[in-house]
Amino acid sequence: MPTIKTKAAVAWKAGEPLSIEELDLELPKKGEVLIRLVATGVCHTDAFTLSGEDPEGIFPSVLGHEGAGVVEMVGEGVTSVEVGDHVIPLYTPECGECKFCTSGKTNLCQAIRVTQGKGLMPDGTTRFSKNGQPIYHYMGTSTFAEKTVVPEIAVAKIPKEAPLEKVCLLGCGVTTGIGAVMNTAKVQKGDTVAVFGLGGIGLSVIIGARIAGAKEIIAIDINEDKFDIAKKLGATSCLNPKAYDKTIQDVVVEHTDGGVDFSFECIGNVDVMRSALECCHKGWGESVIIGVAGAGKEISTRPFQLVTGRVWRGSAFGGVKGRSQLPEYVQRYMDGEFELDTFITHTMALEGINDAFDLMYEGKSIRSVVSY
Ligand code: NAD
Ligand code: AHE
Ligand code: ZN
Ligand code: ZN
Repeated sequence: MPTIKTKAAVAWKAGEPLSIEELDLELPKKGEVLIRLVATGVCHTDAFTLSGEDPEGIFPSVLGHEGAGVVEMVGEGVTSVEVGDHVIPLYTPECGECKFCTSGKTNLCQAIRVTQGKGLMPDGTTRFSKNGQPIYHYMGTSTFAEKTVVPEIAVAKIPKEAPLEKVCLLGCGVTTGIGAVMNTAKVQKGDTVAVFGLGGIGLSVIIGARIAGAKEIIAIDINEDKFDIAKKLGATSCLNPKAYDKTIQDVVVEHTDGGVDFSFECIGNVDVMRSALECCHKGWGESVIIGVAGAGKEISTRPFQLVTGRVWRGSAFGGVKGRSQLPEYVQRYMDGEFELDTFITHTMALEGINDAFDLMYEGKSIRSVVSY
């Protein structure tokens, strides 16, 4: 099979820095697309998998799932995109035919979920290798590489006018946050909202809540450096749980005359997930889990919390169907409905990608964007 070379950041082992390597990349097979990436964001989920906490973490692999680029070659039978198209790779594909896609109830297409979770292309092999050793894919996207191969059903075609070095953030973080508000919670004008965790996801929830017309948006984080940007994006108040001698759910319940209509957990901390549920209003409050928690972690609360009308939900990629709905998000960005510049606190070349992880761990970045 013909191969090309690509530079990539390889995760050889859990907990180790990424290593910049020249890899062999097999050209796209039937139903596959070769993408030249222009930019990729670094999401906390990349750090989660690199940490070794992800039950589906596979090494060695090329991480990255928040990218944007240009189609460079298509495999046999590919009809929906062509060379030169601008695209965002999708970790939640959309085949349009599986039980999930046709249910009208979820964005979680399962057509290739099994192989994707094993770091493989749908035919059960990898396209990346180094000296004959297979290097695994990640979330079906592997955007920490100059070039990647993805299934056709995992590609969203977007307008050529969209700046790829910014709309890459719509490949995960910003779409996830806005979508969780619009599609999962369905926040309405006048609702009250609490957002736990003010990274790329939580700040995007704030944008979504503002667009939805929420009357109160309470932003919560233990890092007060995040408060200025949260307010700029629409938070009406900011709380640091460490500043109180009672639980944060008690603080929010008192502050909102009984609790919020909707809360969002954007951290991946199961204790905070409990707080987020319990700060919801009795009778109707709904809490949406977005954060991803490590192997073995479980959520708990008194069942009475649910008996008395609170609802616990979850949201993946904001409930957005990538191929049919992501282009609308790109268009809404281009129409000025929300901005992305505030999110991009740092930019770097692929060689600097380990700095992006350090900045995240230190709480200094919202999003680092790698440009190729
Ligand atoms: P991030 O690291 O940029 O932000 C996390 C924020 O949480 C930080 O501001 C941090 O200070 C804050 N925080 C940490 N512990 C806290 C605590 N105990 N109380 C209050 N605040 C606390 O992360 P991100 O990229 O915004 O991702 C957030 C989470 O969402 C991660 O778990 C990520 O894996 C997950 N995620 C899920 C989806 C999905 O589709 N469900 C998509 C993207 C990301
Ligand atoms: N592999 C993990 C779960 C990771 C997870 O929940 N991923 C989210 C997207 S996070 C993007 O930053 C997701 O879409 N999940 C749905 C899916 O099918 O993976 C584990 O716990 O095994
Ligand atoms: Zn992500
Ligand atoms: Zn499907």
